Amino acid sequence: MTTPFSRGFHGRKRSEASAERLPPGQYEERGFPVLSAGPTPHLTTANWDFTIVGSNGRKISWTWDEFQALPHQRVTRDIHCVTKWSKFDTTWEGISIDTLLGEASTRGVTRSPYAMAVCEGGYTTNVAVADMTDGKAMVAFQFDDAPLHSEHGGPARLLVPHLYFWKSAKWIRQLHLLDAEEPGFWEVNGYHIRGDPWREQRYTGDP
Ligand SMILES: Nc1nc2c(c(=O)[nH]1)N[C@H]1C(S)=C(S)[C@@H](COP(=O)(O)O)O[C@H]1N2
Ligand SMILES: [Mo]
Repeated sequence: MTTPFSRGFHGRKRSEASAERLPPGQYEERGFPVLSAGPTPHLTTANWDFTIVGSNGRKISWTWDEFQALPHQRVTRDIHCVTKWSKFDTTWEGISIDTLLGEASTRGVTRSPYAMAVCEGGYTTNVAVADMTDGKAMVAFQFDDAPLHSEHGGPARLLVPHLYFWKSAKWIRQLHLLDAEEPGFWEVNGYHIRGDPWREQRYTGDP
């Protein structure tokens, strides 16, 4: 007759721990839902490249092989979708935005405070540069130790896990650095300009 007590005790501890990791209004999801505003583009590593465009017009591009030759970063993070699911402990590998901006500066791309991620298929989302630097974001090509599936943004997607997941642009091809903030696709259509899940910044006008 000791098991009911210990099972209940552990169960309560576990749910309290996960409640602390859930931003307001979110629930824990064990699967990995696919949310795309349009069809999945058919990109291969052979026809993929990635470009950073500076607000001064200077740019830098990488082919897949050049991109892979950069130092890799691996992170485990919780992710939070504005449709209210959160997924704990997702593991990603990619190239950090710090590394990419460092390479870009050697080509004369000036650092600007704002950015727009531009994707194959036309999706865009704005992210402040300060929300992508100091280890906060990467262009990710592996999820849970396997190449990123195309429906989840493969060959590569932006990952900005501390903001709502609509900021993690799938099939990213370009990052445009901007001197003034501009809203992307969902930000024009009623979503918050920054999207911090801990402040529950879901919609335009939320604090
Ligand atoms: N290119 C592109 N990126 C996108 C989207 C999209 O429709 N197109 N949807 C966004 C939204 S709203 C979410 S919640 C996540 C979903 O990522 P997933 O399908 O890997 O779960 O991708 C984001 N990135
Ligand atoms: Mo979303």
